[in-house]
Amino acid sequence: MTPELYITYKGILFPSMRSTVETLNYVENEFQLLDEDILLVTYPKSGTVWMLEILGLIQHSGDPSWVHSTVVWERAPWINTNLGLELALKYPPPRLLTTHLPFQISPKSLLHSEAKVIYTLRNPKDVLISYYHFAKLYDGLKDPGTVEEFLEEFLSGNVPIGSWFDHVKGWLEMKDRSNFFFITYEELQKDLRGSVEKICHFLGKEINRQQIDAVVENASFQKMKDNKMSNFSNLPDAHFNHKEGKFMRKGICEDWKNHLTVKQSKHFDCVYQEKMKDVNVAFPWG
Ligand code: PPS
Repeated sequence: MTPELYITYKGILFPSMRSTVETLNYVENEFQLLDEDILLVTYPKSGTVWMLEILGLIQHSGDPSWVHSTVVWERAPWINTNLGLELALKYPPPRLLTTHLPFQISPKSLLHSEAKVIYTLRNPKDVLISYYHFAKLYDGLKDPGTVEEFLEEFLSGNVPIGSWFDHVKGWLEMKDRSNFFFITYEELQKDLRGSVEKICHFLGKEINRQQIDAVVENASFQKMKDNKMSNFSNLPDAHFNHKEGKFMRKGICEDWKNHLTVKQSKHFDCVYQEKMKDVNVAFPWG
């Protein structure tokens, strides 16, 4: 019998190859975020690895040695995975940590900690398309079927990490806290330098102009595509089908226009408007 590809924790799906219920329960209830930690939170395919490259470069004042020598999942453990939790528990503070966890099952210790939280979000139509392509290549995810089929699963939240809408609404509840900062993938695309400056300000990190230049240069799509420590080419073929595609796929905004029909896009808009009607935040995708 083939093992189930997903487990469910409090109603949310997770790839069973990477996470167990015990890990998720520990992370929610026992894991201690420390005041010095930086926690990057994202819904999958929203610019996680891009932001981690930016943060790693900022921490090292633009020097790319660390991001070029240490693989991204060791630089910033994904605490919702078994391996990530193990690493996070070993690392001394200040730690750079990552999670895709929805707010309601994120570490309870967050509420009493000064850890700095950076939430990065992206146009959900682009998330959908990026997720769709990734699911075709990554062994932890179910074959997504057609775009039409995956669209329905995505809109109903029947995908690992659950509903994009709930994720965004949940995390944005933190938006008025001084240790919470959010930024969009689209803003990074439009003004990477200005975004880096804002992130430095939030982190209280002072770096000079040349160092900011180095962060911007080394966090470009092309540089990251060539960085074996960030482009996932280190993942064994058994886990990622490198022959069929790349993790660093296109790295653009509005690729959804090349994949969704007018009808699918309108359907998406209807669901979006209904689910997001109470959210008073202006997003670049309108
Ligand atoms: S994951 O698997 O959830 O961690 O994926 P995540 O890192 O969140 O998202 C992957 C998408 O981010 C794009 N990406 C970038 N875009 C622009 N510039 C840079 N530097 C960059 N780095 C990563 C990556 O290409 C994926 O998007 P798509 O649309 O699939 O290309």
